Amino acid sequence: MAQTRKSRKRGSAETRNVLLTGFEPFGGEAINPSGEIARQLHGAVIGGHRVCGALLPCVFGAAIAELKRQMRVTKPALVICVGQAGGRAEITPERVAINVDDARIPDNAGRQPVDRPVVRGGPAAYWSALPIKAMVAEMRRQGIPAAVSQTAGTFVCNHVFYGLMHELRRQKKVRGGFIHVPFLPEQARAGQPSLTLETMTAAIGAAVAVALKIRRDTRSAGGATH
Ligand code: PCA
Repeated sequence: MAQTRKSRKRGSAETRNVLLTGFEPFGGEAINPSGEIARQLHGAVIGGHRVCGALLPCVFGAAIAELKRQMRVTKPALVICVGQAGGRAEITPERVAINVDDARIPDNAGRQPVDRPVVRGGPAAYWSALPIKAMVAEMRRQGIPAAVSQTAGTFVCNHVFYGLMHELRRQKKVRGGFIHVPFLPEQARAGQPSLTLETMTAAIGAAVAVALKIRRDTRSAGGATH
């Protein structure tokens, strides 16, 4: 009896939402695969959790503000942010977020911070809280090209990733991290790698399922070769 009450209470305290964010197009592109993936998976039920897809502006500061707003609204158990990394050939869960904004091009509001901290006085870096090796292994098992990435860059994606992990210090029960995806076929210029939206959506769906199932990452070779 007491047992039942206890487990019911625990059940109600944990939310069953997954927040999945993508970005609006940037850098002169007409489309961003990450935003399309979030749209595709919005409302899907994976591992007993409902996916809440959301779009973030590709703007320093405003992107983290919108992420936090979405977290307040959806109260997720898991947050996975996705962004486009044109030129990459694989789906790449990111290992680490670093405390620097160093933009090669202006963001969508014309801001171009150079060598600025994401959070003044914050730690140099945060590790992803996602089972990145297990996610890569599952994607590869499904025939999807995937590899762990050792850098999320220093543009708005790393900025959001760092902002997310900084926020999760205060929300200990919530796990989260970042995944970069390649161009869509219509974005790729001659010789550039790409994946279809269907493949990328399946990949991120698989990543969500693994993250919900596995709390302690597996130890396996899954890093990128570069
Ligand atoms: N990719 C950029 C920002 C938005 C996006 O989709 C990046 O890698 O920083």
